[in-house]
Parts: sequence; C-alpha cells; structure tokens
Amino acid sequence: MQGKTISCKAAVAWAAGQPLSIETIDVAPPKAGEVRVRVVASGVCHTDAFTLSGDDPEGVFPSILGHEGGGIVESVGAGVTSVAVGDHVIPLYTPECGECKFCKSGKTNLCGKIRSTQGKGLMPDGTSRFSKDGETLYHYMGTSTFSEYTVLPEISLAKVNHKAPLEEVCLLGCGVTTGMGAVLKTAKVEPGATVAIFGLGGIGLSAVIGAVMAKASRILAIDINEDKFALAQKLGATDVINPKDYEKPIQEVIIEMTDGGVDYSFECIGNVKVMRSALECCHKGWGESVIIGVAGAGQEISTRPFQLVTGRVWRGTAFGGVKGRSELPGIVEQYLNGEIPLNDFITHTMPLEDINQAFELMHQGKSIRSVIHF
Ligand code: NAD
Ligand code: AHE
Ligand code: ZN
Ligand code: ZN
Repeated sequence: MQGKTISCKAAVAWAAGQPLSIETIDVAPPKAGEVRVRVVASGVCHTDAFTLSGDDPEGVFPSILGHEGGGIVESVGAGVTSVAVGDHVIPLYTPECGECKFCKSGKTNLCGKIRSTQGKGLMPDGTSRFSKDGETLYHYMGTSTFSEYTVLPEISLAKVNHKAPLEEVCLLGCGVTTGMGAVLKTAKVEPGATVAIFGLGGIGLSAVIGAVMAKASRILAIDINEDKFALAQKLGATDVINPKDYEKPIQEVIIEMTDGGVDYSFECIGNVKVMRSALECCHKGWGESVIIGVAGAGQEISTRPFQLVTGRVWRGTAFGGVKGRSELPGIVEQYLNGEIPLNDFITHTMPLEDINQAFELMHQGKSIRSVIHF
C-alpha cells in the first residue's frame, strides 16, 4: 500500500553560509527499498557546519543537513525486509549493502552501492523525497536527520536495541563511533602503545575512549581550547597539551615527550597543517597517523617524503572503519553495558527551533555535542 506524504518541520539549509531556517516541508512516502523514519534526536557534528559553510565540494542547496540521528521506522517501501514499522534505527551515512565490491572486500567499510547518488543529495533512483511548496530540497549524506521525518535506503539503517535511548545513541551515528573506531578498527592500537590525539571535540574525545579501551599506555590529548582538557582527562587522557604554550612546532614537543614520537596519532580537526604535525610526531620506523578531520575544497596535505621513507604511515578513516549494519548494533549493546559514556558528550540539548544555537556553540568552542530533541 502506497503511504501518504507527511508535512512536518525541518531545518532547511537554503544556501551556504546562511543560518538554517525552520520550515514546514513535505516528505514523500518511501519507494521500493526505502524506509521513512521519524527522527527522535540528532546530534550536530562539525561536518554539518563544514558543509553549511560552503567548503564541501559535495554540498548542495537547498538541503536538509544532519547525519547523527536516531529514530523510529514510520513506514517501509516495497521489498523492505530487514526493518519494520516501530523498529529503532540509526541512520548510516556509510551504508552496508553486503553485495558490492567494497562490502565484499573485507578491507573497508566504504560501501559503493549508492555513493554517487548520495553525494548528489539524491535517493538511489536519482530523485528527492523532500520538497517545500513544490520546490525540491536535497538530501544530505543519505541521512538528513534535521527533519522530523526523513527517508533512507534500507541499506542505510542499523536496527538497534529499543532499550537504548535514541537521545543518546544518536551520537553513535557519527561522532563517537568514528573516534572509537579510528583507534580500534582503523589503527588497531595495541596494548601499551602511545597515542596522540589532535582536537578534543566529539571525535577526538571518542578517540580518547578508544585509546583507553585499547589499553594505550599514554594518551596525549592536544587542543588550543583548554576548556576541553577536563573531560579529556576524565575520559582517560594522560597528558593534555596546548600547542600555544610552546615556541617550537608541536611535533617536536611530542617527540621529546615520548622518546622519539608516538606509535599512533589521530587528527580530529580538519586542519591540513595539524595533519602534518600529526604525521611528523609519529615514531620513526613504525608510527601511524590517521586522518579523521575533513578539510575543505582545495586544501592539500604535505610533508617531506622522507617522513614516509623512514617508516611513518599516513592513513584515513570514514565512520571509524565501522560497518554500520553488522557492527553498530553491537556498539549500542556496549553502550547499554556501560562501556561508552555517551552522556559525557552531551553538553547541550535543544528543540529543532534552536538548532542555529547548536552551530554557534560549536563555533564558540562551548559544546562537545548539542543534541536536537524532536
Ligand atoms: P569539533 O569542532 O567539536 O572539535 C574540533 C576540536 O579541534 C575543537 O576542540 C577545537 O578547539 C580543536 N582545534 C581547532 N583547531 C585546532 C588546532 N589548530 N590545534 C588543536 N586543536 C584545534 O569537531 P568534531 O565534531 O569533533 O569533528 C572534528 C573533525 O572530524 C571535523 O573536521 C569533522 O568534519 C570530522 N569528522 C570526520 C569523520 C570521518 O568519518 N572521517 C566523522 C566525523 C567528523
Ligand atoms: N564530501 C566531502 C567529504 C566529506 C567526508 O569526508 N565525509 C566523511 C564523513 S564525515 C562525517 O562527519 C566520509 O564518510 N567520507 C567518505 C565518503 O564516502 O564520503 C568532500 O570532500 O567531497
Ligand atoms: Zn559527523
Ligand atoms: Zn556495499
């Protein structure tokens, strides 16, 4: 049975660099292989701000941003079998079809099945389910969680334990999974290793949690905003460092502090100069640096090739290397077992109407995560 279009509230990004605007929009019913979800909560990640700024080469407007959500299935399209009405779900910007070359490789979580349409702000059939007074609004990262209702491909949903509060586990839809996964799945940090984490927002602090889980012997947490240090230490950072306290480059400081450099480093900012520091603070012969931060169009990384010749490794990660459909439900169980302190990350909650405040708090360095409650 074909469902009906729903009118609901959403925060619309009409143009780059403009605040979001709360509008009543139309959300069409899910087509075959698609699912319509009532969004219960959504975190605001720096990547949302990045795309809104206009720096994202894939940013399309007008669109509905948001990719760190939790919701409940409202209706399903033809052929959908893996989720049903009422299921609690976390939208996945990195889907998992299980069939494509990437999914089958065993080497990556980057599913290729719908990536090209997703990057254009469209559903897999090349159209949008969102509109306002007949004008098309584009999807974002295949998730668009800044809307009371959103439509996703079935392969972009992880079904999770309904006992988990969606107002907290929404953070597993991006930030916390990404930081933890970067340490545990991408770098595979081993017990006793030394770790440096650059940038102590939602991603960097989650990397701290991952490093504690990995039993790292030393966790250096680096930020230019010292307000972030208390939580980093509470979560398990052994050293907190403000690069502004030093005359010399921060990589030299870290090399001195760690007898030649760290075993692993993580860039959680999106600053290409810091990416260089993160690589160069790694130990000769084996140090690995993982880029998590997203840098704007036209930005490039650089270092002396000698840094790689002498054994340092540069890597990157998306969604922490986590395969959403098969692995995220287990991470939600870890949270339910008390292993992941999501509540520590939620510094602010607000209704959708106040979403621009979440962006302001982020830019002012006053929040870790703001969570929108619908
Ligand atoms: P955030 O704004 O909450 O945190 C960034 C932190 O970096 C802040 O604490 C800030 O003070 C610090 N910082 C800024 N400049 C610095 C500098 N020069 N030296 C040291 N610290 C500095 O952001 P977030 O939500 O944690 O996201 C961090 C980055 O990760 C963003 O670029 C985001 O787009 C990216 N991201 C990537 C993935 C992925 O899958 N690869 C997933 C989520 C987020
Ligand atoms: N669209 C940008 C890149 C943005 C980007 O790197 N996104 C990350 C997730 S950030 C989540 O907060 C990601 O998953 N990348 C892999 C992918 O396939 O998009 C650009 O530069 O074009
Ligand atoms: Zn994100
Ligand atoms: Zn796939």
